[in-house]
Amino acid sequence: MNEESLYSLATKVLKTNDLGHSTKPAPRLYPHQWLWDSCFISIGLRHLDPQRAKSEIFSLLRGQWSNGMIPHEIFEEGAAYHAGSDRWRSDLVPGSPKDLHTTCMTQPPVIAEAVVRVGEFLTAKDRQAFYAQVLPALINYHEWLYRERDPQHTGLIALIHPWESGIEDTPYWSYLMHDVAPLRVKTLRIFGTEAVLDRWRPDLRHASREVRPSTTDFYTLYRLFTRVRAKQYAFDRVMRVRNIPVVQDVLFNSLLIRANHLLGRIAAEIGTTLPSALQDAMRKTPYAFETLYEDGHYWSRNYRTNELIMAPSAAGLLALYTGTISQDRADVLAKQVTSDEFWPAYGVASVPTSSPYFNPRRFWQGPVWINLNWLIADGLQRYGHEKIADDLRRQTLAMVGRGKGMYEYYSPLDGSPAGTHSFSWTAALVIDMIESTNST
Ligand code: 9WN
Repeated sequence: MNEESLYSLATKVLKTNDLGHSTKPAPRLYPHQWLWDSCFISIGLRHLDPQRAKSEIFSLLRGQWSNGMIPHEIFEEGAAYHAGSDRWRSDLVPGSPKDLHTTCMTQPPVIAEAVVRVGEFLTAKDRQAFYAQVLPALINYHEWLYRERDPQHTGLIALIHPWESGIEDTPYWSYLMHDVAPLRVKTLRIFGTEAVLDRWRPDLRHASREVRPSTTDFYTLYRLFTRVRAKQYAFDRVMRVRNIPVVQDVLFNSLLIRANHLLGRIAAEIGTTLPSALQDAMRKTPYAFETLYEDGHYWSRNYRTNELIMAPSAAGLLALYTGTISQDRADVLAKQVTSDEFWPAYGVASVPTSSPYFNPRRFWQGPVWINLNWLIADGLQRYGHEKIADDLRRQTLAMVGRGKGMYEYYSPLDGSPAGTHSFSWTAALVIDMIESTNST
């Protein structure tokens, strides 16, 4: 598929998934609004219609809780989804919005990046007005992250459910999930008969079993969710329950470091400063982040035991995106990006091929994801690895073009598409990558 057709297909997918005020990630499997999806979507939409890109962000802010949390999903009335609003019951939790149903936890903080990227496509006057409108909400969100998720002032944010990481089936989460699986899952696992649970999996109507999360992981995600809900999603109460993993997630904190930096930029452009307590908290994060480094890689940390979870995945490569790690360490990571393990035929594999968890077409366990490629390319470029960044973007576009649809993810071995089709962030970031490769 040539670039022009790819661009117009991507545009069509975004139109099809447009809900008016926001964009759903995919037509059927994901019918609501998701936090980091909408951020990536707005980065694509800015090329088509900057005002619509702005509204994608305003739409996210509708869901903000009075304590500052921006939830990971805002539910659309009546749309069927495997973990819908009736499971969450945000209406029973103090501080949730009155007129909307949302989830009660968050997702990676890409919103400051989205705001800045959309701002680049506005006139100076419009940009400043936009920044002034969204900055208080962004400050509240970052304050909530530090207040609620870093009560010990470690400098790193801890997550209470794999869904908050956005990459829930990545090996370090799967590793922790293994031990806390519900009893019936553990029993079925012993006999190798987990497949009997498949018929209760509504997601399998939209994508095949082989490419979706394993049944074991899936039911553990649900069970963990029930445990967190029983504690009203409150960090201090969750911490009292031993069988809920709590993780200082490397991807989340990488994105936070960059978001903090961009928050400062947004404030400076409109001639204001961030609250000093927030600045103090933010300053610590890049230093604390370095404690995640060992043996040439950045890892997530088990917050309960203080141990690094040394199960490799592309999440550790996101350290490149922070902009705060040293050039030496960035060079080490850039080498890993181009290694056969992370770039066997198509880069970047979400899990290296040498990992026992590697599965080229299974959800977050090996496939190439377009949002991770976008973030990694952005980081590589900041560290002077423009050539690798450019190769990665061009190869990503060629791979998506060959798949003839905007798929959720792709095999790093042969580039074949997997997951659901008409996936919005693939479409949006394809548009952005076409624009950026054409401007270099
Ligand atoms: C749960 C929407 C979301 C993405 C996540 C991805 C997947 C949801 C699910 O889909 O998660 O949040 O139903 O599996 O893991 O990154 O935001 O595209």
